[in-house]
Amino acid sequence: MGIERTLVIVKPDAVAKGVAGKIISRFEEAGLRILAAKLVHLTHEQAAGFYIVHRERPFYRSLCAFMTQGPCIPTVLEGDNAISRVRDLMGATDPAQAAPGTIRREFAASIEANAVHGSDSPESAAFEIPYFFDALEISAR
Ligand code: IDP
Ligand code: MG
Repeated sequence: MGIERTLVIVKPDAVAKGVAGKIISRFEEAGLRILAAKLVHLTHEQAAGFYIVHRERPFYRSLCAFMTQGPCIPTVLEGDNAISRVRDLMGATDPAQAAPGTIRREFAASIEANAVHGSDSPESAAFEIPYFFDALEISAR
């Protein structure tokens, strides 16, 4: 609760489709502030490290391949209750299960190529934000 920071990634499928701006707009329209952003093409090792918590899952290799298929846009967003608000705006992991009006319902193609990542807890955000951004790359606003 209170002001939180969260790591959001516009995933490679959404960047390739040219909907990165629309997705980032959803967060801005919800009042979340962008503190950092960049475009990066992850190596397999970088994707595997980011998703290390999923290493035992059957989809881990495929997920890492997907995340390296083109550039993605990691961002740090800040706002009141940002972690859960971002998760609500994203919708369910599987776009077929995502509520109408959510980002994944509108922009995701599949349970894997699902357009966007958002930290799922304060502990995840504390790992994920510095995975992509040095303290000096994150602006106070
Ligand atoms: P989340 O992104 O909604 O938090 P997680 O369960 O943490 O979902 O899974 C991380 C990512 O792994 C998902 O966003 C999606 O890209 C991929 N993924 C999750 N479940 C599956 C699956 O059953 N098949 C293929 N890819 C999956
Ligand atoms: Mg997750």
